[in-house]
Order: sequence, then structure tokens, then C-alpha cells
Amino acid sequence: MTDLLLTDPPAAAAEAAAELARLTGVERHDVALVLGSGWVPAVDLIGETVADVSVADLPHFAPPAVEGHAGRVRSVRAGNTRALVFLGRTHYYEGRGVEAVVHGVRTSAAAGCRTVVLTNGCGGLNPTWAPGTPVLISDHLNLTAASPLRGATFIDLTDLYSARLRTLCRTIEPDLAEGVYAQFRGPQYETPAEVRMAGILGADLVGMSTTLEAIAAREAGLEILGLSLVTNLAAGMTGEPLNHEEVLEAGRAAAERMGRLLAEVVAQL
Ligand code: 8IG
Repeated sequence: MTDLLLTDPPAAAAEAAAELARLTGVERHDVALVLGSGWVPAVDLIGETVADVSVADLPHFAPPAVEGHAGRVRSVRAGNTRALVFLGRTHYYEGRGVEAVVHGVRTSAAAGCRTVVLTNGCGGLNPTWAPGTPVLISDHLNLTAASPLRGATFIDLTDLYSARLRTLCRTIEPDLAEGVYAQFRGPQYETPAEVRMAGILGADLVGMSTTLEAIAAREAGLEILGLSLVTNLAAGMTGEPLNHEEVLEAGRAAAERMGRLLAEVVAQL
């Protein structure tokens, strides 16, 4: 495997951005949104779809692997803002390597974006957060033991999740909760003991995405907004086992609220 994605990730991102511009007819985009579990149904509220592309038609993107994740990229116009909306993402647990996980973020930066909105569905550790509760990510614990950075790239992650953008979200939804997101490798959900461990370490949310993308986004100079949708209480907090259908249902139920929030954020960037 001597794919450009592995030998020169920025060059791979530049190739993908050029093809994206060609296929969408949009030369540059302003903001990228990555819609994770539960967020995809919100896409139609963000703005007017100008173009819809399969990631399979873009250089160095992996085909989608998870049900409920569409594997498409839309160019959406919201007023004067051009948004690039990824419907689904490549997860680290798919085993395609960290370069594949962060390729969308790097492509977004190469496409001109200055801001990225990383969304996910996750488990919540706060028992007052019912399924369908949106939470602003204030900070993260990267528990994957992986990094998208190579060599001695000593990047500062203080205020990784933009305080400015969190404040903006609160002008739209004043009661938005905020919390620390822990990324586990997955794909299995946590054991109850792992959920207790995450809580002791300072996590409020547990999921399988976002932190590696946020690190790559910071390296690329993007301002980052992280938004989680609590789709289930984390393992062991109720007597019930977790299931993927519950995740999808919480997303469908919260889609309108999430869509309105994302549309307002994009409009006010
Ligand atoms: I949706 O409870 C969703 N994704 N790790 N734990 C982890 N990932 C998740 C969970 C969860 N719910």
C-alpha cells in the first residue's frame, strides 16, 4: 500500500478538495460539518443543497461502513455561507488507519474551510441527560492511543473546542449543557466498569469518534465546534443493554432541534 493518503496526507487532501470543487461546482467552502450518528436527518434544515456527491467519487475516501451513515458529502448554501456537509464519517474502529479517519477534515481545510463542526452520537454519564439531549463538547479524552500527527508535531490543544463557538451556541440555545467527551476505540460499547473509569477520569460523554478529527482540525488551523447528541445512557447506568436501533431513533426524534441549531450556527459564523 503506497496510497497517497499514507505517504502524503496533505497532498491526498488537496486532491480530494480539487475533485470536490469540480464535482460540486463550488470553488471554496467556508465551514465543514461532520454529521455523526443521529445527526444525519438534520441535514435538510441547514440550507439549500447545491450538490450531493458520494464519497466513493472523491479521492482517498473509504466507502461507508455503518448503517445510518450515508457516505455522502453535500455542498449547502446558507445565505452567503458555503457549507460542506459530510453525512457520516470513517471511524477508527474500521481499521483503515487514522489517516482515513481525518481525511474529511483535512479535505475541508484544503477546500477553504476555516471552521469545522464535529457532531456525534454518544453515551451520556449524566443521568439527567435523557436520550436526545444535545451537549457542547468542552474538552476531550483521547483514549484511542492513536494520533493523526506524525513526528515531533507538538500541537497545543488548550481550548481545542472553541469557547467563542460554544458561546455562540448558547446565544441560540441558552440551556445547552456542556461536557468532556471521551473517545474509546470501539466498536464494542464500554463495559459498566469502563464507563465508571471514564467518569473518574473526568468524562461526561463516551463515544467512538471526534477526538482524532479535532486534533487534525487544530493542526490544519480550523476553529472547532464539537456537539454531541446523547442517544443513550452509558452502559451500566440503566438495567438495560444498549442497542443501535435506540441510537437511530433518538436521532430521528431530535433531528429538528439539531437541524435548527446547526442552521443558526452556520448562519451566524
Ligand atoms: I450512539 O454508549 C453511541 N456511540 N463508546 N458508547 C460509545 N459510543 C457510543 C455510545 C456509547 N453510544
